[in-house]
Amino acid sequence: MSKLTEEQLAECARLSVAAERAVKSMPQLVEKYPELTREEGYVIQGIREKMVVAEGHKVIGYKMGATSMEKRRQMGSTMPSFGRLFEYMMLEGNKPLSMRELIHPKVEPEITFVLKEDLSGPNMNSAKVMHATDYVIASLEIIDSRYHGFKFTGPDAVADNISGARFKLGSVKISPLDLDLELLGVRMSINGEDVAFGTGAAVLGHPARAVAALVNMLHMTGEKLRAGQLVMTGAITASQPLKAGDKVVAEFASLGPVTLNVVD
Ligand code: OOG
Ligand code: MG
Repeated sequence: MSKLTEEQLAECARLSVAAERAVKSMPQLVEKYPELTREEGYVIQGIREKMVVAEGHKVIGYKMGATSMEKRRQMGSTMPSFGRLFEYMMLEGNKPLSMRELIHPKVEPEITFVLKEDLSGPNMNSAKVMHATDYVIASLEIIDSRYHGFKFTGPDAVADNISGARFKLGSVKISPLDLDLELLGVRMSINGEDVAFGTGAAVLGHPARAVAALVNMLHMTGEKLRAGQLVMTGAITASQPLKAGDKVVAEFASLGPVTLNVVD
């Protein structure tokens, strides 16, 4: 049940998009609407999606959030959430990350699934996800909360497309059926210094579960995943802040490295 009016929900969506475009942080929505619910957060995120699509952008998949213990601790969150991936978020080839385009970005390593079949709920499970997946690929997500100080409640984060900003994919594509994703390790370093370690099992016990959870959540609003879409399964480790000049390397077992250069 939404207590905010249509106009108030749309205004929240507009604020988040405007903050992203202006590269300027904003107050949390809960300061104005202390009773804001997670459900309203998703309604705002859906309106936000339509606004971004109206700008000429395209949804190319989804991102899960708070799927690992380290991320839940960092976000103060108790349950997973999802956001949308748009085409402009993808850093292709050697394109560096430009600090000027973002407010206060952080980086985190993730395993990304690319589907070869549509998937719909309500009874999705990881076995079905594995068989419907074309390949998994190493990735780095760059998150950039639009809220002051990267501080938010769950509903705020959901309304703000759970901080989605940029992402970069690796180059090795492997079927999840040919990997032990639970034990697939990752080491992330910044400027040659190791900053985080983890394995796929950090993500809900197995990253395919994050895709299944997404499909079941999407079912509640009549949505589904489509062949060709990407699903980022959520950070395996806590995120790390970035600054100009940084060189990030996430080295994944079997899936190889993803590197990111950060410029002014
Ligand atoms: C929210 C984004 C969460 C993840 O992988 O857990 C997320 C945030 O931490 O600002 O992308
Ligand atoms: Mg993430």
